[in-house]
Amino acid sequence: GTGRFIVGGNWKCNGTIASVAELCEGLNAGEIADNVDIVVAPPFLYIDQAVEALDAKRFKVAAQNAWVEYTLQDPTHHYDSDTGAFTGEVSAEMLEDLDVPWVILGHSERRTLLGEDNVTVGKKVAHARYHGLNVIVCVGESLEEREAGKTLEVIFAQLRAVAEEIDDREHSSWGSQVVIAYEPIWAIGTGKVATPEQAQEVHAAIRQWLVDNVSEEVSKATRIQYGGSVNDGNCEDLAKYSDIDGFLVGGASLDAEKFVRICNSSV
Ligand code: G2H
Repeated sequence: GTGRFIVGGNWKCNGTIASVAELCEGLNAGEIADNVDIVVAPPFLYIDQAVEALDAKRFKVAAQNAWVEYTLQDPTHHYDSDTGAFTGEVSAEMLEDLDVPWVILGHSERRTLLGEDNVTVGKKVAHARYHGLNVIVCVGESLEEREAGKTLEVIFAQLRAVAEEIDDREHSSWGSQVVIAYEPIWAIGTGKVATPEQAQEVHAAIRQWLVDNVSEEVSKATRIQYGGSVNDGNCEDLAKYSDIDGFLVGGASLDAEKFVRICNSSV
């Protein structure tokens, strides 16, 4: 792997005041190696509670999404500020204002359920970087795409959209502040984890894509997480592979003990 191991806990749309308090308490009580970066992503409404409750030295927080403004009439136009008349949305500058250091973008649930396409995700990443946020950007293929032999084609198109928007945007950069989460859609919440070999193969291809399309330097600095039914039983086998630099964990991140074990899986 490259750089520090990084584990994300994607709480998705789960939680109550009581369960967030309990989970944060459990995380604080966990013994976690110093050389692991940990990022937990509560639903927006619970971010503040989690920030207050968590040991800030060990746990950083992420939002699960951020709004970006662009119009299909003028897709090249960039807006410095995305605040305004966008009912129900939360903007990157609000996250910046509240010192939320990370944001997860392009999760497959948002791509498939909410219709976020590659361009939208690319714009979101570029805009979040413009506001200084660290980004976990998710890529991954469906079962149908995998079976049709299109896995890498799909992932490269998702990455290209990010690279193009970052290039296109002033004061935006790739760098080590962008983490890529490879999440095969067929492995998400299904209990069907990709084999370590399947994951490593795609991670190595992503790493090479970065060399060919961004730079050798960025390729080396970029951490690539695996996500999709990671749990405390399969994490160690996956963590052994050289291009697996961390995990993005959904279901198992709601259980503090399991999540702590996953955080320690590389040591
Ligand atoms: C994939 C993952 C977290 P789970 O969505 O992003 O969820 O671990 O529940 O498959």
